[in-house]
Amino acid sequence: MDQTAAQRLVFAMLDADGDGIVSEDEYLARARNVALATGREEDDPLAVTARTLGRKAWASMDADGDGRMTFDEYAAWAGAEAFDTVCAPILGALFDLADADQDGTLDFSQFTALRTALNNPAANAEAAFAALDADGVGRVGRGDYIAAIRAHVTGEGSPMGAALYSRPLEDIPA
Ligand SMILES: [Ca+2]
Ligand SMILES: [Ca+2]
Ligand SMILES: [Ca+2]
Repeated sequence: MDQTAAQRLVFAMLDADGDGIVSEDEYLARARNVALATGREEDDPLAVTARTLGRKAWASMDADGDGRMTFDEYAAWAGAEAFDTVCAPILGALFDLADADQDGTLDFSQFTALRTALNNPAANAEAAFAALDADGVGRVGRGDYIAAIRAHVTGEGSPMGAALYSRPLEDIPA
């Protein structure tokens, strides 16, 4: 999968209502949805961290500041540097919300709760877990998880990313 195709799949996930634009509300709902799905209170410090990082990310992605992120804005922004400075901390903060015992790993149900709260179909989340948990211990690590998504969005290819973001081709706007 080339980088643009990979980015389109990520953008489609971010665009929860499928109107071709990611609104600020849509983007900020992600941290809220994960907090809800993982039973966190609004003032939980981990939830506050995820929201704060989400707001900063939004400000950097919506380059013209009109409150709407287009695919072109997203594609111009996305890349290794944006991933490392903006996406990785957010992915880590959202992972931490789901990591009830804070040991840096998620089990199958925690992982699928996290990813379905982030708008991935349950079957994709389950396949992504299997791809990450290659040795079958029943847990995925925070660092492995972030590295797999990085490989996907930078076009290096990632079995986990392909599983997580796959959707029928006819659903993807050209
Ligand atoms: Ca939208
Ligand atoms: Ca914009
Ligand atoms: Ca854990």
